[in-house]
Amino acid sequence: MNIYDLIAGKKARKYKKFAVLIDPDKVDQKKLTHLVDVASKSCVDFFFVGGSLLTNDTLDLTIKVIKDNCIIPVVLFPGNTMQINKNADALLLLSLISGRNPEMLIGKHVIAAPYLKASKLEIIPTGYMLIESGKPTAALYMSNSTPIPADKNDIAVCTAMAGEMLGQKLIYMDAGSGAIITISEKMIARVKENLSVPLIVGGGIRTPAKAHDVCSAGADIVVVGNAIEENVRLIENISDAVHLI
Ligand code: 1GP
Repeated sequence: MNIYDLIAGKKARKYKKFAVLIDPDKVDQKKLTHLVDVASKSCVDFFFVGGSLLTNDTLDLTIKVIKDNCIIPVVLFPGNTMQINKNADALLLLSLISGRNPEMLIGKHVIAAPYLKASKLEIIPTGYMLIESGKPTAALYMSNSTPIPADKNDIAVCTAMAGEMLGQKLIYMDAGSGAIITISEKMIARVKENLSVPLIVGGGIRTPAKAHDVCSAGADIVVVGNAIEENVRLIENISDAVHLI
C-alpha cells in the first residue's frame, strides 16, 4: 500500500483525513490497545508515531501494538534519527523549512539516509513549518529554530511555496504539541491557496469544532495528539467532524 497515494491520489484529494498522533512515551500498552480499538471503529485514517524527544525505548512496541490490533497505516513522524523503525508503513522525512538550522534542513537527513534506504520504508519528503503558538514547545526547543510568527501569513505562504518548489511532497504546518494558540484559519487558507501538494495541520487542536474549522480552511489532514491522550473518546467526534466535510 502506497501511503502517499492514499494522501494525494485523485480520489483522496476530495476527502479530508484524520491522523492520531501517538507519542510512545505517553501511552502504556493497555491504554494504547484501547485507543487503537476506538480509532479503528472511528475510521481514523493514519497513526502518526513519534515525538520531539523519546525517553523510553518503546517505539518498536508501540508500532507492534498498533499493527497487531488494526489495519490503520502507521506513519513515522520522527523527532530525530533514532526514530526510524522498519515495521511502520511510511516515514515523513521532515525538513524544517521554517527554521534556519542546517541540521534540521539537511544534516540529520544525511546521517539517516543509509538507514532509511535499508529500512525499505516509504519515504515521504515533507516541508515542516513550525508556527508560533503562544509558548515555547518541545519541537521548538529541540529543533533550535525560530517559528514563523503567528500573524505573518505572507512568510508562511512563501515558505510553503518554496518548500513545494524544492520538491517537498507534503507541507506540514505545526503549532507544536500542546500549543496554546492553534494556527489561524486565515494562515491555513492563504497557504492552501498557494499550494498544490497536500497540507497537514496540527498543534493544539482539542475539539471537533476546531478540527472542522482547520479542515474547512484548507487542511487535507488534521493531526491531534495531546487532546486524545487525555480523552480517547474525542476520537470518534473529531473523526466525524473531519470526515463529514
Ligand atoms: C504536534 O501536530 C502535532 O506535532 C499534534 O499536536 O499534541 O497539540 O495535538 P497536539
